[in-house]
Amino acid sequence: MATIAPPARTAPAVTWGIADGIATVVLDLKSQPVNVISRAVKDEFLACFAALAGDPSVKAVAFFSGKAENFIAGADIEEFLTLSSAAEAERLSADGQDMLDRLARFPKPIAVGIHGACLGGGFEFALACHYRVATDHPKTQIGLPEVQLGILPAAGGCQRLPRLVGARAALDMILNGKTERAAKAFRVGMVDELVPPAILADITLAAAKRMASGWRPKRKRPGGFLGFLLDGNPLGRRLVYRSARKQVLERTGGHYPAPLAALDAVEYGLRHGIQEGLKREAQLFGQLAVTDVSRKLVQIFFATNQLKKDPGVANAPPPVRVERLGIIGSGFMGSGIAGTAVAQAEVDVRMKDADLARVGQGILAARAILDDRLKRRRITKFEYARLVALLSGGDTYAGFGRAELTIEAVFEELGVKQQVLREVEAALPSNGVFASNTSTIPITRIAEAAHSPERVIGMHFFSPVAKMPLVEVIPGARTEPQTVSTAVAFGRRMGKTVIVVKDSPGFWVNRILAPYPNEVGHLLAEGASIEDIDSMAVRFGFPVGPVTLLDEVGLDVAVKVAAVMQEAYGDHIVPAPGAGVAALVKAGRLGRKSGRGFYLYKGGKKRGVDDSVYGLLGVHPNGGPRPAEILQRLVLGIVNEAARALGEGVAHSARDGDIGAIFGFGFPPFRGGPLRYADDLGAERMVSDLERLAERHGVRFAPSEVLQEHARQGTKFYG
Ligand code: 3H9
Repeated sequence: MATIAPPARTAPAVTWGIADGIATVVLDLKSQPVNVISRAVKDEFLACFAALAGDPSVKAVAFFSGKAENFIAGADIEEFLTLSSAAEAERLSADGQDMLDRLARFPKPIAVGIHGACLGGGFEFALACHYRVATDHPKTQIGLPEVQLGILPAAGGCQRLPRLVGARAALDMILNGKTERAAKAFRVGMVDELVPPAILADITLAAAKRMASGWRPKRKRPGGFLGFLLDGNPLGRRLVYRSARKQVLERTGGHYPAPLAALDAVEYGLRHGIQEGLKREAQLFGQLAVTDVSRKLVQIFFATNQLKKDPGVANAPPPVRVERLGIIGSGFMGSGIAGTAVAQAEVDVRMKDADLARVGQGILAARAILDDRLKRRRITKFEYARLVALLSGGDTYAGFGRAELTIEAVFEELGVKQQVLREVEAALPSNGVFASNTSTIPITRIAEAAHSPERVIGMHFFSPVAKMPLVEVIPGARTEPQTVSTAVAFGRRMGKTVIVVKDSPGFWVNRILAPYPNEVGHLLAEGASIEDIDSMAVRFGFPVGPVTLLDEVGLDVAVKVAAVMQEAYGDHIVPAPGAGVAALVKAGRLGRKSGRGFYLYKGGKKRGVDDSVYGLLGVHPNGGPRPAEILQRLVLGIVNEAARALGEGVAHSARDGDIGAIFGFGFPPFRGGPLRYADDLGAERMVSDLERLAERHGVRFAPSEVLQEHARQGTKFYG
């Protein structure tokens, strides 16, 4: 492996050295865990490249990151927080574009060696260089995630990527904020060469040398014949834009302006040329960066990062490193946890169920998660084979003696969970942690059956486990801190955002969500239609309305959860009069899983409302409350309960509470979570709206003490 020449001149982050006519430039922000491009880094780059341009001994440049596992994570997102006007944001983008434009026009060719995350402005940097080599390591992720922050790639990404890979592939990346593994990036043409990490420096330097002697890469027209038909001419491109716009609107419901702005920037640039496109890109960035939507998405980014470091408990000893995981119960949740644990944390998983047939089914279901990753080429065949071999199971607790963590996902009943705990505890190692995946049962009650309640905890996963990003960790009354830190650390290794919440009925997520489906019965009884209820919620930005949610959860499960919540929080989760959802369960309607609930389902697809449901419930749709009132009742119920639960310490902070609501049940991210939403509208207005609703509809809308206090003091959840 060629050695990178030692730096001859140094600057704080950008250093370079020259050997054999090749300047090797390295970016390493020593004080930060990842490389980002800030204003200061930009200045250093400009100085570096000015020096190299004027140095006749330099014939070409090879660029690398000095970080072991990260290339460049993009523009410095912290700088966005300081932007106070669209004009200032536009200037930030124009400056970035200017720097990369100089790179693209640099009189000497630049090859770039990519290892680790190469995202946003980092990938735009690489795009401006003349040759890209990437490692085939899983850590090498390449993409333009900007729309996830409510902005668009604004350092030339909307111009250079479509010119490199074609409009279709570029729009797919940009509008979805996608990040790809290097192998896919190579297939699409985003990088020129794919190499093992050990030879990245050699190959990049060799490419720089070849370019120094006049060689230039020949790139094929992207996308083959179809690419020519669709990307290669204005008519085809018009079709591509139209279908992209339609898809964006379907996905975002029009709530997120960034993907449409990015589409505009790509389209404008391809029509009017790169310089005009860059101007448009900068203008649109200026507008987007100061929108409320972008501010909210950036806040979520930082909140999620803070949570990655939060041990969830004060003064906790370091977590026990989990190498073997026991799973009891091989049903939908158990197999989901098993498959995700293998895929993400690469631990040995031992599953246990009552008989071998069920265990076999569970292992197959867990494997399906790996099959999916293989199909999407997220893992190689070799990795797949290695991961599949980590899954095993049986109808006894054999193998659980070496499991540092065991998670039960058996039937949601206290007695059954306690029985399982009693059985397995004898088999567990002395430091083994037992976690219950329960959504409603108090952990302290489950732990009453344990010899070592200090090692019993709750880990509430959401369904489907492989996709849902949240885990609630619930210490019981006697759980010791190391048990908490072990569960938190393992949840994170599974790729989840973890919040630690108080052991109380429904914990955080189901508690604050409870008023949402509960209000359905009241609204239907007042004559609202199922379609109106769901469509108002979706219009607000929820992924699904509360009626669809009931069908998805399963009506039998919903009835059980509702009973727990109504018993615990009688005056604010008040059941509607009449037969209620139980009548539908009695009629054999269990929701999507049985093909019939409020809606009908065929071949896994929702086919519309089944009108006979109204008869079973004894209600008649006749217009019902105004749409605005439907929405207000659905949303304020959640906000009020979130405020109340936060006051009781169920979530540690407003940050945790909002992240729980967004990642747990899809509270619209662009609204920042229920507590930020309350702050935005103001506690005083919340309280007066709730008081009005309480007068008309009863005590369940009585404003919580916490909201009233904020209204009296003029304070907010976020200081
Ligand atoms: C952009 O590029 C716009 C341009 O098109 C145009 C501009 C004009 N900025 O996540 P981690 C911090 S927009 C500032 O725990 P990991 C992070 O907050 C950008 N800070 O590590 C954390 O700080 P702290 C598009 C950043 O290994 C620390 O680094 N790029 C940035 O789990 C460690 O982060 C993105 O959206 C940043 N860009 O994951 C990528 N990135 O230690 C955002 C990270 O103080 N970043 N930090 O809490 C990521 O996705 C992940 O951080 C990454 C590493 C995958 C890179």
